[in-house]
Amino acid sequence: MRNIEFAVCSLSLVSPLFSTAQGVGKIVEDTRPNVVLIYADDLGFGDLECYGAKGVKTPNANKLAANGLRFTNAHSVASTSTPSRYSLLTGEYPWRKQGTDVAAGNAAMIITPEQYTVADVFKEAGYTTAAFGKWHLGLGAETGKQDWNGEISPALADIGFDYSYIMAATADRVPCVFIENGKVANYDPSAPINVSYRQNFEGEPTGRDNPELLYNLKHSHGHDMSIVNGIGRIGYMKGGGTALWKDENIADSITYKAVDFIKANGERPFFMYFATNDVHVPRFPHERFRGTSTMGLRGDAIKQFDWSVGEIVRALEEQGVLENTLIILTSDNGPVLDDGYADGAEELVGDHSPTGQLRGGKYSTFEGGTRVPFIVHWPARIKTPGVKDGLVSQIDFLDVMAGIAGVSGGKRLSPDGAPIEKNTWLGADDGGRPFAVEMAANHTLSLIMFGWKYIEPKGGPAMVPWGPKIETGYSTEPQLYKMAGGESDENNNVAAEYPTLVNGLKGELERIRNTRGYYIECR
Ligand code: NG6
Ligand code: CA
Repeated sequence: MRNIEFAVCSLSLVSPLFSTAQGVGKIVEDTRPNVVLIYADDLGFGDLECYGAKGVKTPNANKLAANGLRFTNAHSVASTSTPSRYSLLTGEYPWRKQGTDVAAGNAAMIITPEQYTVADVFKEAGYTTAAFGKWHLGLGAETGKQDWNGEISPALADIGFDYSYIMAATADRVPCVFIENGKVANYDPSAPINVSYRQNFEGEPTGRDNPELLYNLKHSHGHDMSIVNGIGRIGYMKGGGTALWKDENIADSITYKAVDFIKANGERPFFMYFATNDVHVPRFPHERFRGTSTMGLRGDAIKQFDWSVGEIVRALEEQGVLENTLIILTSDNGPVLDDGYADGAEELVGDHSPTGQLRGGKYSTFEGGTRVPFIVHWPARIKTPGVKDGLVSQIDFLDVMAGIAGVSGGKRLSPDGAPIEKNTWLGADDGGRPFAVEMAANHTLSLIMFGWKYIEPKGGPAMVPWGPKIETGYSTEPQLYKMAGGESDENNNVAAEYPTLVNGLKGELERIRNTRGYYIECR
């Protein structure tokens, strides 16, 4: 039996300030960097060359890692997109708010205008703010009631973004159009848009009934509703005409919009949320990336992602602002091979390990679900590049950014983030977060603390039940794994050997679950 001292660090419950943050109009130092968050989709811990990827070259990400900090123990808050993104943008754990699970393309906006977001942080600091690419956090006031042919409101301008060019949800969900500042981009008046997640529109083909029309990609599970660009989707839509995206051009569209934004704002401090569609399904990269990996379309999509990274860095360089731009490259959740399309991801993966040998993957409670690449690049500030194994969680993004933008005075501005984690993110402190909580697709929570990982007993199927061949990690029994030094051994459940420790961690998890702003000061 092993005892654990839970009082080694002092508990700090800083009361959150939410939107009452100080700093409007304050004179701020002119050394504040631009901030670019490159947020990949379903990019696994092992999917970049600098994290051990085989079969695909990622020179642009590698270069950021080589000249910055590459973290080996960084975590998204959840193992799926919507809850992860919700937490990253608001600093609130997703289980504190209903309706933060994987959102439909016609979901109402999940973050409400009253909430304080990381975009608000930057606006308050006088930055210009913009979002590009995958959104997946809902739009409009009411689910299913958006006016896709007019103004969608509320939209990103109401939660702090000056400019936005986004996809409402995911590339596999309708509507398959870009939305620019709350209106469908390149709107085609000859083809009014209708969207439903309940029923098809009269006379419209579906993947289920018209498989012969799936000329670009066939589905392997799900994704058999409306057909756009020869690919079946989730949900039904009608219309769109020339505004409909072509999947092979999505990376180009969002990257060039982002590059334009950098060019237009090079002189002013800006915050850019750049959320790629890569490497989410449907994986249908541009022709010029086809065959650039040994892994088929999924590897080629990683290559395309790396190209986007390179274009953004190049634009920053050309504007002469790379030196004082903070770039963070990370992912919303872990990897999946077959996520619903017959794209060869499983068959062609070879000896590449998308999770970098971690157990589980997207959706799961094991490390493969939430341990993600995390690269921090800021030449003006980070003078000693290196690899860091301190514990990092995306829950701290808002507060770390508030510290960097100079609006917080070191106070917590989000419900659950910890401003002190800025030291870890910028490499000044190797210790990392004292704990991290992660949420799986079925809301099982796990707690990483003191070199251990505790997975609460909740039950559920051992494998993701609807298609992806991924272990969920769900169990009716408590699980305890050793995580010392960032190494994880999730094959060896030692819960039975350490009942006291299990109880202690269970209690800690309950306290975190029930206490907003729970943090343990360890420095
Ligand atoms: C699942 C989809 C999957 C993906 C996921 C969300 C099916 C069968 N599967 O429901 O393809 O879209 O949702 O992924 O529909 S996430 O990265 O945006 O969370
Ligand atoms: Ca995702």
